Amino acid sequence: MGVLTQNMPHRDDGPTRLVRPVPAAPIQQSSADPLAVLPAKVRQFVERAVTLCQPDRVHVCDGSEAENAALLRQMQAVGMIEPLPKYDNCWLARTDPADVARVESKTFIVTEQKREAVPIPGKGVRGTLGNWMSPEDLEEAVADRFPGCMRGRTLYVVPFSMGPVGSPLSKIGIELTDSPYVVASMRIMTRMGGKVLETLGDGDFVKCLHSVGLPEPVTGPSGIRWPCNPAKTLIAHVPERREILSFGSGYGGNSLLGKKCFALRIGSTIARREGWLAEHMLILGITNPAGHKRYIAAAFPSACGKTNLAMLQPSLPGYKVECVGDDIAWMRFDKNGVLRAINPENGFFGVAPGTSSTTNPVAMATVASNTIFTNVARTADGGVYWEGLEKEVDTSAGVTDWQGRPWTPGSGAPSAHPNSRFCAPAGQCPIIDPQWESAEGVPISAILFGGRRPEGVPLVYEAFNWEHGVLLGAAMRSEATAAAEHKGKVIMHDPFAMRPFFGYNFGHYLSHWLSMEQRGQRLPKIFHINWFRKSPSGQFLWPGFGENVRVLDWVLRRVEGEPCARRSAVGWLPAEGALRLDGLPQRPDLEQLFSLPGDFWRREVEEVGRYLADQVGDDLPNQVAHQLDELRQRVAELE
Ligand code: GTP
Ligand code: SPV
Ligand code: MN
Repeated sequence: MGVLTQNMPHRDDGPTRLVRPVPAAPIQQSSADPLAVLPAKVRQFVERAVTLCQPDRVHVCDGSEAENAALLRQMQAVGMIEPLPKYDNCWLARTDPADVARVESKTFIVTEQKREAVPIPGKGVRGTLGNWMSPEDLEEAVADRFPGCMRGRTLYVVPFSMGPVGSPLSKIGIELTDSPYVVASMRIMTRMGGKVLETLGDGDFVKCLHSVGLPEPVTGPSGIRWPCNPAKTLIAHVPERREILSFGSGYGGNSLLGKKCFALRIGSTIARREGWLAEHMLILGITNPAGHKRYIAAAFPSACGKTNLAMLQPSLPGYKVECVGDDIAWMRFDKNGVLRAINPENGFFGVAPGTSSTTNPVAMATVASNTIFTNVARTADGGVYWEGLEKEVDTSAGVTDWQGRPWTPGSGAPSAHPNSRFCAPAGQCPIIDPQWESAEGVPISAILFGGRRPEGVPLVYEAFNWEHGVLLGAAMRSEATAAAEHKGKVIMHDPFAMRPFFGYNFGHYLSHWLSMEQRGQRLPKIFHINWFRKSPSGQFLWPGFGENVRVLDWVLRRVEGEPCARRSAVGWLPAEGALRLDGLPQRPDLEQLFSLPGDFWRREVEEVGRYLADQVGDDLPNQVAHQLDELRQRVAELE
């Protein structure tokens, strides 16, 4: 029985009458009964949440310009955001320093049986493929947190569509939140309000309940205007009832519930049942100099280059890249066995540091208007600043850091938080693909897996077949980044870039991926890439960014069936001279970029083997174990 779908004990005055129309409400709702516009099932959901959370007001969002402007003004008035007058309709939010990234340790999948949610780890091993909670424990956790949590606040009803409104591949959610920042961000990240309720009718939707976790008038632990409750933060998902309950954090993936919670965790469980894939992948279109266009999807862990690749400015003449999405792909085989992908999102929630006119001019153009920046630094003239903009932003008039303190270059501490982000409408991207809102999705020719691997892993290699490709995804590892609460540059396992986002047992997820081989007529080829290999002196061996088109060029030629590859122990590598290097100012050290050190690879295979045995155990499909055995035999020969 779900927390929000069970019969809540009704109070005497009835749930709707708790919704007092307050004259001072910052946003006026035209109807005396703000819930009158809601379909019956949505209304019931809202009423139960109102009974539980006891907000002072309820506001049903229509997604209009006027509504958004009023929300922004209201947040500005209380000091939650400030305008950035250097740009058009851009805003800066500073969060509580205790609420700056996703909190994986407090993120749970709730199922009757633990094994539905997570594999059973080996004896004495702590499972790291997600956290499970029982329905009973969830009831208790909710009872400990949500009752009365919205007192003094407004509960916003946010109807949203993941995917273009009305597309057969799209899904609808309703997020109830007490954070106006979440509302304004959801308006950018999803198709919000407008026709969503009409399209939903009496259909089913994903129920999302979010609270910053503190009634008014309390501010956050640090006293700034970012209410949150880190000690009680909980992000729970109930796949069976398609419910998400998020408490205590107002930041990113913890609170914009359409993104990781819905589109990946709940999404992956829906996808499994319906026979498709919900993945942490960018989608891009690439046209070669002959005018032939293909689409590629790529999974890299958080803060490892998806946004950058999705907006790549090719350095090779005649190539053109267009962006369909930068974070999430929903993909399914159509009736002809072609894998088709949609981007369920409507905006980019991108990493700010490192973004500049040299690395990603497209992103810089995208965020010049209608963008909410979070935890970046600010220049005296009302512009943004972060690490990576040293060469293009004049800081001489002064910079305020992400915590609102004066900052000077060379002070040691970063001006912007390493996980500071921009939230910008995808439609503003100057290279948005003409097909990005196509109802049937774009056909995917290649899938890339990759990560930050300073050592041992070549720039690019191709899987021998689908099953081997599934091993490449399962064996993904990457240096930890600031996108989550991990510390230091430790190399972590992040299978399919989904470790923080699986909605069900990773072993079953692998079986699901393997089963796709039967659905596809023209299966995409699978590759592994690594832009981050370093020389012994610690320099990146590959220039990256716009030059990554050289790798895509090779990938596309492989897709077309060109024999431009040589067999190696780990997969197909570019044949001698096949990787285009013409026009590069400096010839990269290909020997180091593509070397396969025997000791490294034997250690890698053992490490991956141990990980899969310890973490996935009996749920590991035989085919994956078999692929790993084959790899073990091949790398035994390496010098
Ligand atoms: P999430 O939004 O967290 O899922 O991350 P993402 O995968 O979209 O990450 P993003 O593209 O924002 O990349 C984050 C960091 O990777 C930035 O600091 C970039 O500068 C760096 N980066 C991206 N591409 C390259 C590259 O080709 N080479 C190098 N050296 N760094 C890169
Ligand atoms: C990620 O961490 O992969 C993100 C940012 O894309 S968040 O939405 O916060 O999860
Ligand atoms: Mn992401």
